[in-house]
Amino acid sequence: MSGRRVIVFGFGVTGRAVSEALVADGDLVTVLDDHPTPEASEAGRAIGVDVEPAPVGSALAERIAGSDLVVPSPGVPAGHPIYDAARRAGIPVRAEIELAAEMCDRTHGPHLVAITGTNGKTTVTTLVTAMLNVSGRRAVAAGNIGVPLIEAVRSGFDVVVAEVSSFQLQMTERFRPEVSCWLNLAPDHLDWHSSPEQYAAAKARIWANQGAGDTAVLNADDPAVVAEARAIPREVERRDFSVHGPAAYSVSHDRLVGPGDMDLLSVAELPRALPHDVANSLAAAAVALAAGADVEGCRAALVSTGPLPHRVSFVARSGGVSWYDDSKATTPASVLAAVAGFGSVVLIAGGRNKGLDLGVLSAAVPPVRAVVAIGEASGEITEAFEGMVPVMTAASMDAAVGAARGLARAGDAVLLSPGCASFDWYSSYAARGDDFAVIVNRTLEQERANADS
Ligand code: UMA
Ligand code: ADP
Repeated sequence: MSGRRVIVFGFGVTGRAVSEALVADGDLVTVLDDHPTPEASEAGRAIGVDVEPAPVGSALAERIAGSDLVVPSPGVPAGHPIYDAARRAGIPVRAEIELAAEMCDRTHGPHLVAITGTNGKTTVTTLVTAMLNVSGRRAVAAGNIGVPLIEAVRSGFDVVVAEVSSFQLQMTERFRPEVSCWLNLAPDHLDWHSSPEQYAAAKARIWANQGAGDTAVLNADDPAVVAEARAIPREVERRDFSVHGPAAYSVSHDRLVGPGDMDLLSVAELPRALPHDVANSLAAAAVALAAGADVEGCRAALVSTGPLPHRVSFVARSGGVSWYDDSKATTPASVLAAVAGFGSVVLIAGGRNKGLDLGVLSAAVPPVRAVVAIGEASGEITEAFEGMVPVMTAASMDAAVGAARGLARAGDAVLLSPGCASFDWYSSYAARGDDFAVIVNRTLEQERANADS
């Protein structure tokens, strides 16, 4: 398949990788972008494509009508006019992950594993990749985690472990991973998807096209995922995991166990064992074993792979108070998962709300016993906790750390677990978490210096 006139829409990480792959295949690629930068144009020239500002109205319709295929970047929302223009002109729209999977089939490329869920995707994708590598399979993590899938499938690995977001899944029609995994479902991205149902339907694309010989791994503790599992085609092998009850992968006598007499390891051997760490470990083992890992490799990877940065990461301890950075918690569900691991918490929460009901955070009391509200959503955070526990509002991260320091007493954990995106104050969740850690360490050092003088 070459010589097609393809419009790649959006020239970020995905658009660049798609353009490169299609040019290499002999397609004629034009890139349109709503906000092209001079650097993007230069990067386009380097790979032989023109990056043009996207036209609007009838001019956009004409451009689309003159093409054979449109490939949107995952961040281009479903309401964008390109979809309507393509539909009216009868031009197919294909998602990058679908093109990648097709390329994989056509070239007898790597085996494809795909992991989705509201929370835990990056953690489980990282664990599965480590389990496969330790087991001697050459595996790479790709997709939403950072390296576009279309780049990874062309890189000569045995297995590509794809973290797939609802944005990426939404436009797929034939995407078929050999092993799929759906970790959990909670409200997210409702500033992007038109409804919670549409968000769930996008995620359900992960197993819609699986068939005989494929495996679907899912969370038996999550009723919403179990309900969606009705759509798994009957020929697919289903592997459930559960922290609380019986399942193919479960916890028995404080040990993680699998089908038959498979004994993985004890909960105590995990580097950290918050309830969601145990769930993620079970999920990862189920996926990796279905993708060709061995039990020994899974065990070794679980023992040696600690929590990723900005996910309930320890920052410092002083005066009996421990400080944690959970900046990656951008949904209320991930905040509730984090606080469940502590006895008494001063919570720093807020940021840019992704269209979610932050009122559900009131369920974090207890263990939350005081709150510092930050960012654009500070009003909603205050409303969620008002009348239950003391709430202070802070207008900067410095002020938030200072306020938390005043509220915390020995035995508390101070947890930055925002439940919101970072983009009101920062360029990324990582920048937010790094800033928090720097300020905490500086504050505690100053305190120690003051105490010594
Ligand atoms: N653009 C438009 N019009 C639009 C939207 C975007 O022209 O309406 C253009 C922008 O001007 C920009 C480009 O498209 O030039 C950006 O494309 P993109 O937003 O799809 O981002 P990429 O750089 O291609 O990165 C994407 C994922 N981004 C999103 O889904 C928003 C990355 O996930 C992913 O790592 C990367 O592909 C490789 O697969 C990021 C993310 O935030 C980390 N994901 C969300 C999340 O995890 O919550 C789903
Ligand atoms: P994702 O890639 O889906 O955003 P991450 O692994 O990056 O997931 O974790 C994001 C946030 O969700 C972190 O705050 C982390 O502590 C929390 N988290 C991780 N796994 C789970 C889970 N299984 N359930 C709930 N929260 C989780």
